[in-house]
Amino acid sequence: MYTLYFAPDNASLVIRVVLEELGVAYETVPVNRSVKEQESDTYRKLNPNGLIPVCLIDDEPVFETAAIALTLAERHGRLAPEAEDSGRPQFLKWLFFISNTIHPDLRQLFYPKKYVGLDQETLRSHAAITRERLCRHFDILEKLYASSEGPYLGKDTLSIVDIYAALCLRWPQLYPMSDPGLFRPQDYPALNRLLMAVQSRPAVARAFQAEGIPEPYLSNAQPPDGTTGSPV
Ligand SMILES: N[C@@H](CCC(=O)N[C@@H](CS)C(=O)NCC(=O)O)C(=O)O
Repeated sequence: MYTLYFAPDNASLVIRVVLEELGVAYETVPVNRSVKEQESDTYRKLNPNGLIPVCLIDDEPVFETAAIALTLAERHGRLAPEAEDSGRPQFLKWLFFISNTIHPDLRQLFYPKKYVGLDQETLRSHAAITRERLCRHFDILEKLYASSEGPYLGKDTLSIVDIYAALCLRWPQLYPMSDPGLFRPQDYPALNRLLMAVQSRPAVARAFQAEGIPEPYLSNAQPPDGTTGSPV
């Protein structure tokens, strides 16, 4: 049994999409970010980092988006090439790149004060450097997906890399809400092809609808409607 601790449009959405794609039963527990519930003692017992998501997998609280997604994919034998598959090294390389480079840099964009404090001048230069670095990551992903024959990294076969990448390309269209979107899908043809393919999947639609996010989910990202909680 799986229990996903989530907040709408947070990294937990990656896991919700994975669960929907796998077609497995799961429960959800909302984490109320408006009162910083993720920092509570109770939540930190699940994830000492105080970050969303956590997924209970047979009662074990698993955190880190990539770790949860990979565990689920492997348990159900889908959304990841098997260990001996020739595509496995490529899959792992890009999964780790998203998890330990792109996603942390998105956090720098969304939560700068956590990293550099409150000084306005420092925040301005940090934002400029972070945005430039993220654009380099987008270019790398664009080249990667342009080299694939299909919309996905594995051509016509969806994997957790595609799901995680697609969400990491959704959030910088919208957040931080005070700034113009950093990622514009129309500037990246291969990534736009990925986003169109992912958002057209019924399982993906179910996951986004459950979090009150209107269409188009990825190619022209819209914020959640606010009825199910707070965004990033
Ligand atoms: N490395 C973590 C990052 C997760 C993360 O950044 N979660 C955000 C929501 S999208 C969060 O919990 N933010 C609250 C905070 O930073 O206090 C993972 O992959 O799970």
